[in-house]
Amino acid sequence: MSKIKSIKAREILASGGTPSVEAEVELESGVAEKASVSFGVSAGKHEAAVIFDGDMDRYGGKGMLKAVENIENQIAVEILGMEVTEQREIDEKMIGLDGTEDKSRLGGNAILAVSMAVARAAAKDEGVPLYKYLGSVFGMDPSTVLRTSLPKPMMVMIEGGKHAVNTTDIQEYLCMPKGLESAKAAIERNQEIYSQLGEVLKKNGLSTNVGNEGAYAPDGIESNEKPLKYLVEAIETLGLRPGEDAVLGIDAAASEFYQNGKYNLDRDGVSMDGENLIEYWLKWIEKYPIATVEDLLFEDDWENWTKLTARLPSGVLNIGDDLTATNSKRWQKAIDTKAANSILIKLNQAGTVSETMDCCILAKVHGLPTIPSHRGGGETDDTFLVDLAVAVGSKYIKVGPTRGERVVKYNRLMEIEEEIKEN
Ligand code: 2PG
Ligand code: MG
Repeated sequence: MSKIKSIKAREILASGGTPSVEAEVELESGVAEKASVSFGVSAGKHEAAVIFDGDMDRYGGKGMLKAVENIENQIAVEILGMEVTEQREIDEKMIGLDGTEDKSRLGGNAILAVSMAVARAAAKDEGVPLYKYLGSVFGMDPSTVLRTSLPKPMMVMIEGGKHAVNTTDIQEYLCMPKGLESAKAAIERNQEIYSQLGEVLKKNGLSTNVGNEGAYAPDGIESNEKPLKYLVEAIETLGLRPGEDAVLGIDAAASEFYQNGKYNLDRDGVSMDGENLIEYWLKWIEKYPIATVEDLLFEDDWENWTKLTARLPSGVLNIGDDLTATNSKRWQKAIDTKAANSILIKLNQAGTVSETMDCCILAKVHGLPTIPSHRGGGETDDTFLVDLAVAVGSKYIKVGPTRGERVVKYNRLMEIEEEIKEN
């Protein structure tokens, strides 16, 4: 047990080359830990607010000095002297101090940076890894934390939408290895598929340049469906069986191509309503080994989400991201209405560690999978989401295949696997 002695914050660079915020919490015991927050490009409208400076003389208005100031001048004053292990009390204090529904006064980015740094400092002070600490402080069953089957990689292989120009309307085409116990082996298989996919793209005259998340972003690709064909070809070329050794996923980020009741898929030259879009997706699901779908519909199109879940073959995960926004109320509604049967978890959508954990616990109570995820544009080298995924026994973690801020997450997962095996 140790009290919080000081809190510092600084503006750092995130993966898109614009700032994010980092907080550092120091305890009376001398322990000091840092955490940084990420933010998205295709952010949903129900997420906690990210506060940018808006000062057009710096980073085109995207500076984060206000968030830094809010941490040092407002948040710190309130929580100095609190016991670092009182995670929920600290988070609630910050929520109360902010006083808004979406954390727009102090900034979800400011609040979350402190919340994460507090958890990390507490774990260090207690002498336990973060994944164990998170599990115990939120009352998770310890066997979950120590389970040998760790979350598996849900790897972005091709990206488009808002993450890369002149590619597909669909934001992400993903791949998940199947039938492997070890996370390390699963990561290895996925990376082999990713490399092979590069060969397939080259053979088809497409570029292997990468987008925001380090996945291929082939310029001028012919249709929204093509990436699925290329992925199947890459899997088969490696002598693997699509559907048995590796399965596919799609994150359409459909709110980005939705306007006035219509979904506009420019790459295919079609525009349709929600019901027809469901039929469009179902054809793909019939044809390809798709095991997970995410944000196939607009974030407030609740009725069609429920219809989609009912039409999906059993076992296919209908993952809420912009729909659920790591918000317990929206997640509860999605569970009640069967709009989604699994949830993408993003710490910065929630804005505190406690609220993020609440969504994971709610999922657990209902026996539904969680998938902690990176962010598209403003990702940092922070690996908190991986420890969180291990703590709550997530099914997958969603991260891109290359770029330092992405692979650092896979490296952390492999490190945890090694640590758990040794103990
Ligand atoms: C998503 C994410 C991450 P962004 O939609 O799942 O891949 O994208 O962070 O841009 O919202
Ligand atoms: Mg998404």
